[in-house]
Amino acid sequence: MTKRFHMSRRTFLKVAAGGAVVVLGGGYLFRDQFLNDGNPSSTATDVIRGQRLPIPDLLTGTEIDGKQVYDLTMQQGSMVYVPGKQTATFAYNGNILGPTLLMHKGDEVVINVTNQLGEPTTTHWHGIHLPAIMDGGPHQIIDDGSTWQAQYTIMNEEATFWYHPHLEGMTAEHVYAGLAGLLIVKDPQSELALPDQYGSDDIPLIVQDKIIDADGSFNYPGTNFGVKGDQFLVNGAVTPVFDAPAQLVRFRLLNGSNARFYNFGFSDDRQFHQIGTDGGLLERPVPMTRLRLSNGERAEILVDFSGQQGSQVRLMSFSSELDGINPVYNSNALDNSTFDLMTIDVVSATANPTTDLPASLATISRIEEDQVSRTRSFELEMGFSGPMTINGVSMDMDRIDQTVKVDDTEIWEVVNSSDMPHPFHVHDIQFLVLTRDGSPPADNEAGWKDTVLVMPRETVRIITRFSDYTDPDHPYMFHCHILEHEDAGMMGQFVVVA
Ligand SMILES: [Cu+2]
Repeated sequence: MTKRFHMSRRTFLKVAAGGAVVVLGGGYLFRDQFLNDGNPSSTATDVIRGQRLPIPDLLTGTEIDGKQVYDLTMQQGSMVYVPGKQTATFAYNGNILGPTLLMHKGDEVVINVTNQLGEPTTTHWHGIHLPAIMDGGPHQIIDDGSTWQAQYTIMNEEATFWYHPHLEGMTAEHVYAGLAGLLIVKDPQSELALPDQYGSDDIPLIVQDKIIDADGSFNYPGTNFGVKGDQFLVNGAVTPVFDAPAQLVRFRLLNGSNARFYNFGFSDDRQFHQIGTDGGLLERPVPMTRLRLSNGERAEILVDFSGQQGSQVRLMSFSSELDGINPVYNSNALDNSTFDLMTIDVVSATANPTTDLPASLATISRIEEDQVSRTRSFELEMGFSGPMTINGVSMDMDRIDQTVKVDDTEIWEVVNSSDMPHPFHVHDIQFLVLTRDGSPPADNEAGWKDTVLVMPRETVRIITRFSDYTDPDHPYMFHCHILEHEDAGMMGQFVVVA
């Protein structure tokens, strides 16, 4: 018998009802349960680690009437993380996460999403430019037992996107239960020589954290400040082992965690190169030894294992080095430490490895500020006992917060008025980061993005153009991608009109 993943909607007030009040210097009120260890620890002591890195199946679609057709089924599954125990999960097509959808720029795609979970949810295509009604946000509910058909043309650049549930108030729990998958867009016109053998030298890495109880279950404590686990899963396996060929390898990193940020690096502090951001390739590879990714962000990196056959290195998170990121609340011991995510054993190279790091990758058409027709401000706020808000209001499904004219270029100024960092995500579009507190972004953030981390008390200005699709009746979302913040109301809606 498989225990079903336990779903219950938790409210901020319910969580906040207990615990003693602690007053900190910032004038904020905190309950002691949120100070150092806002979340419980795993009670399982014998979690199975070190399995081979699972590679999600690649779905290339079936061509029907000139369209690429994909089938996804959201279903209850079962995994084994503790010997002899079944872990109840939610997943697309299998038992954990979902297949990687391979799509090509210019393709017309049809995705049939069937819900067999036993409860309603949605499936959102994170980062994809599409009509609002196909977005899979909170309004495109897929009832249990029904199938929703999403159809759109891939206009995005070559990059790594992802899909996940987006049901109002339930996104965090549904993703935590295992619902998430990658969507890779390739450009058939691209002549770049990058590692592209999926599962061999082109490796998806979906990084998540969970609390795993002794009975094997995923423990979802539901604090609204964000749920952080102490077991680290890559592609659904706890701190797995990957056999890397002794050559240039591309990793497609997704921070698929509900609330934890990662500061990726390797145990030998080796240099690697970031080549892609959320929505496209960078202009040129950016050398680095640390890569910070907040929730929902992706990065493509190249790591050179040439000549290293027989050696071992670990992919880690150097979280303790994240300056100003570790909040005074909802932090736990791991936020201030360094921990392993995956062991890499270097094995023999493949037959025809990619050998050279390209000098240049893409041309990014910068949007000039003199094209801007409007600047909007978004103030992110959260108090201890107050709601999570943007511009003073929490998410309301019946309220349109912003109306944008199609083909307009706009600057969105995101002001974080809280003491916790928030990854700000905008549906439908890709944007460029103009400034962080007045300074230009780091080289590795100077590409197309759909999610940007806004530090406590920081202002980030982004620029974008809203094109192609208008619909006065169906909104897109903008929100914090800490999933518990989103569910607690740090989200708003915009429509694009003619
Ligand atoms: Cu947030």
